[in-house]
Amino acid sequence: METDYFVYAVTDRRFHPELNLIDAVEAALKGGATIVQLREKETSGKIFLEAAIGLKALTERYGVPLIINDRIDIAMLVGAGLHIGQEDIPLREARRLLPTAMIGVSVSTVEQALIAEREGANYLGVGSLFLTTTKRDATFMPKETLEAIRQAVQVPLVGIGGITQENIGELGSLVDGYAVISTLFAKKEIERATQEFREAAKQARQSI
Ligand code: TZP
Ligand code: MG
Repeated sequence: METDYFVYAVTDRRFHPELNLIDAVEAALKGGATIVQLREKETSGKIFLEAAIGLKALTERYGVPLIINDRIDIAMLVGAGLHIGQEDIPLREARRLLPTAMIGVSVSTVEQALIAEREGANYLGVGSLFLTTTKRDATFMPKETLEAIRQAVQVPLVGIGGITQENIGELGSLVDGYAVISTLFAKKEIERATQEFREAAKQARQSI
């Protein structure tokens, strides 16, 4: 079945200290998230794995794919997909260990996009498309680069970085999915925030 990257929810527990991760993600799923990425930058392997096991069971109940950021060992242990950046384990090696899993790769140039496509990435992460404070070292991707990548590859593109219901319309048909952290998880009512974002994404598509 074709993967639906439309509302790509990326986790960040820092935004909801009073709510546990599973409940936060379940709220996003109820609101209509179509894919979930577990992104843990500050936790130990043990806690990362526990979270991955919990989210795998949850996302399966909702029939939504789970992607693990950075950690191929954890993706393998729970039977999830993997998202890697240019500094992580290379796609070619990741593919040897995960021959059939979904693997996404962050790219910032046309050349990186062409290589990732050739080596069998299922989707490419592109960004940061707007200003974001969620990832401190995020580099901005100019619209011209996004357009050039769109022209160069056929593989689905998932935009990330500062995407909100206010600016999503600016992306037109340049991406196939919208990866968001704070637009969902920094909100008090995550379920409602996800519904609203999904609605804005739909409208953005219809007005192309
Ligand atoms: N990669 C590029 S920007 C970013 C990541 C993980 C952070 C996106 O977070 P937000 O809150 O949706 O801007
Ligand atoms: Mg990474």
